[in-house]
Amino acid sequence: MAIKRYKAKSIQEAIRRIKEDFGPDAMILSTRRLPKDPRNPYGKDFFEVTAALKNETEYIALKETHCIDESLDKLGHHVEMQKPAAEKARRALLGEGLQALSAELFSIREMLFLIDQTGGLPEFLHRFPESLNLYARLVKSGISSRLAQIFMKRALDTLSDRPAGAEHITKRVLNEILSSISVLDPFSSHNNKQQVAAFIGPTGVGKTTTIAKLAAILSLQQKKTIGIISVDSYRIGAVDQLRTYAGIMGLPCLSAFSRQDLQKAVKQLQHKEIVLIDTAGQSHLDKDRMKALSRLMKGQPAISNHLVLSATTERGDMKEAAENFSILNPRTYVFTKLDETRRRGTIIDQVLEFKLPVSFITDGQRVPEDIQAANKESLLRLILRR
Ligand SMILES: Nc1nc2c(ncn2[C@@H]2O[C@H](COP(=O)(O)OP(=O)(O)OP(=O)(O)O)[C@@H](O)[C@H]2O)c(=O)[nH]1
Ligand SMILES: [Mg+2]
Repeated sequence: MAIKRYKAKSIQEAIRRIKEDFGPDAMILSTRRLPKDPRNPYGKDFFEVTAALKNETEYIALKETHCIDESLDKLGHHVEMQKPAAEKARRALLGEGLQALSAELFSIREMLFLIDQTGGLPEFLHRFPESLNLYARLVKSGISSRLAQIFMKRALDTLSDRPAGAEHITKRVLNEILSSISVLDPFSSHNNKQQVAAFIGPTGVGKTTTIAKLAAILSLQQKKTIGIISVDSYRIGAVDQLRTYAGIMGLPCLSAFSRQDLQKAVKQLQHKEIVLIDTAGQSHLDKDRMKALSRLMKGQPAISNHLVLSATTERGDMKEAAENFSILNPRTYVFTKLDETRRRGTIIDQVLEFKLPVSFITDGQRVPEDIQAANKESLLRLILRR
């Protein structure tokens, strides 16, 4: 096997020797700081760099990636069991996909190699080089590098410095992430209390569509009695959009333009098990409209608010929007449009920001198919799958 370890006073020196031996085809597999000799107090740290020829790297990278995928498979085992045909097709495609996969892994390694050159790799990668692929996968999924490092460090800090193996590390890190997410289905309550849920959030994130999906599933599949209220007086045609959905499902749909209207509408639907309230999309930067919505909804203790956010929103904007909507004390997050981005990990940053549970996720425009009650394992699989 053309894999070699180089010991040198600096990473740069080791890399220079590697290039001399292997030429331009050399690839760095790992770097590690070796502690100085305790018998020599004036000694300096050494670095160990492991390198290989490209085809060897391909083999190892594929093995590690496979290990992450297998751990993800095990996480959502019960979900996979429901889709044997999809699973078979995926495995069949795996053969075809291997080449694309290895090319992608090369780029990840090269990216990390570059970061290493500029002194940017986190310390735990020196101790556990086998965690490099997993760390790259987390960052690539959209989880911020700050948070990815926290998860990795929490999982690795309890390990001794011996090689732990990529599979063991992957399991620990995935468990770390899982324990930081919570989920809650606001409509699963078994008591007879009526549930009144309002969906709030920025413009165009999918509030009305999500309500249509929920109304269909709750009424047609779960046989609950449903009423719908629209308090969207802002956009022309907004009430009609919801009325059309409600009409197709044969559900009552009322509109309300003031606090009194809303109270009256809720009262009118008091015999329904679940009432879904659609609100107008708000730019969180428009403080006046935020205050107006807050005035409309405040003092309605029976209503729980659910903050709808699109997974396509840039992390900083998502955080700012959630901060501004926090005046309405949302009880859960609903994340939409997971089908429109590969960087779905932003969700994890947002979940940890306010420590709110996730109630639903949506991944398409189809009503009612493209919605799922949030489940920790499938959410994580969805985020980390490429
Ligand atoms: N790809 C994708 N599109 C979605 C999803 N959910 C909603 N949409 C689409 O997003 C667009 C806006 O959806 P709406 O439900 O009208 O959004 P809204 O939040 O009610 O918008 P406003 O009331 O104007 O604030 C529509 O074209 C929907 O079909 C989703 O999960 N994935
Ligand atoms: Mg709407």
